[in-house]
Amino acid sequence: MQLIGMLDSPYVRRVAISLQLLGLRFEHQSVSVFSTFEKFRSINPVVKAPTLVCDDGAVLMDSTLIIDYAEALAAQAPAHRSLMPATLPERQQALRAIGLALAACEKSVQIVYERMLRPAEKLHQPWVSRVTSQLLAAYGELEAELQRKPLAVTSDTMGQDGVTVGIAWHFTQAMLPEVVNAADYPALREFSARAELLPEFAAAPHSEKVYQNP
Ligand SMILES: N[C@@H](CCC(=O)N[C@@H](CS)C(=O)NCC(=O)O)C(=O)O
Repeated sequence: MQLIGMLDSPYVRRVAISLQLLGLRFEHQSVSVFSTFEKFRSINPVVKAPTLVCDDGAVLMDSTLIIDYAEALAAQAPAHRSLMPATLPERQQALRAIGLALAACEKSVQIVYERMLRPAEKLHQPWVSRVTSQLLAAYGELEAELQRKPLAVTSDTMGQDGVTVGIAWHFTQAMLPEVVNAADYPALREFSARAELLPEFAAAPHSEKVYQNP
């Protein structure tokens, strides 16, 4: 299967890391939704990153749905693991962290697009302020969650909550460090520093690089 999209997208990175942790092999095409729009459109007319081209040619999009497919695919192998906990209380906790991290990703991307794509004179400050307050709220809640219960941070134990929190925080810090002051979020900062050292994170760095199967 082929993962399409650039690793400077937190959603593409989320999928690349999840596929590795699930033990699934994939090829990666670093195609941009902006600078190579037409090439992306020839693969997926909707031009959404990440896109997954499955082995039978089916084209999937949206990181959460691609990961859902990947989990089901991995479950077909005799020895497999899931990135989602089985028990209800743990599942609820993981879903809460994932939801907060995805909201942080979405709000970060909205601010980046506002800066990158909208002419400065058309920037609507009340909208940027609203999105910024939502972004800070998401990281405030996540920081409290991590202070209460640290996330697992080894290749064998990391769950989808750890993957999504890791990619979200790293993306925001790479793109908007002056908006989200890392010093105010010590648990997130410490978690991210350790997560980025894992081989699955290091093999899919926030960059224009192409992921190589080890
Ligand atoms: N909810 C989606 C969000 C994906 C998303 O917004 N991707 C961006 C790249 S970071 C994209 O495709 N942007 C181009 C566009 O929306 O036109 C997911 O989880 O995959």
